[in-house]
Amino acid sequence: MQAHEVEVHGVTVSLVTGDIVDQPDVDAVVNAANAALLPGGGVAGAIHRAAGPGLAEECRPLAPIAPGEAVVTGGHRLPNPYVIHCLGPVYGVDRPEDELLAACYRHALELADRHELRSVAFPAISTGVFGYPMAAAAGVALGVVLDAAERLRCVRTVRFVLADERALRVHREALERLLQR
Ligand code: AR6
Repeated sequence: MQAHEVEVHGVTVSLVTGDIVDQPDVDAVVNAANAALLPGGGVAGAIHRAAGPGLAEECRPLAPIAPGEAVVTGGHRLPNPYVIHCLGPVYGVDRPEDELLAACYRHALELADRHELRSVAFPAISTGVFGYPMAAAAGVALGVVLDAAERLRCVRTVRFVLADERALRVHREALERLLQR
């Protein structure tokens, strides 16, 4: 496994390759959800499979959510106490994509902080089935985290869990660009 890490305003931002359902040391994992908050493919499928049917049951009264929104549930059979469900924009459909994607990350971090969580792991929201080009999405996602770091009271670790080496490289390059600003 390769990792990359920076600290900004006391918040450690790390990039790792791995599986979002295998992050036992974080308080919340973020789900790249669908509007109905149902099990689907990709991240949502993996999270619901690992959490068990109780997660979908808890989600039912919270659905539907709109692009850019985030809601929190328990983690059920996941090793994490919480799941934060975000609906990313479908690229080319939900516009403006960058603002909606930024809202996902901002809202997820606000929810985590409000629940006094210390650590959150994100997948690369919208970059799979929803078709958002990864480099652009990585710039938006990491930009929000770097901007929000100063305002976070409780969250001290933000981890991006990326599916493969290519995704890790793209995020590392985006992070380096943002840090050079
Ligand atoms: N761990 C980490 N990253 C993953 C994992 C995993 N287990 N599985 C996939 N990825 P996606 P979206 C990567 O499609 O684009 C679902 O069907 C993947 O390579 O999960 O927001 C929902 O029900 C990609 O880079 O989320 C929605 O309908 C990224 O995670 C829709 O897909 C996001 O891929 C949401 O689409």
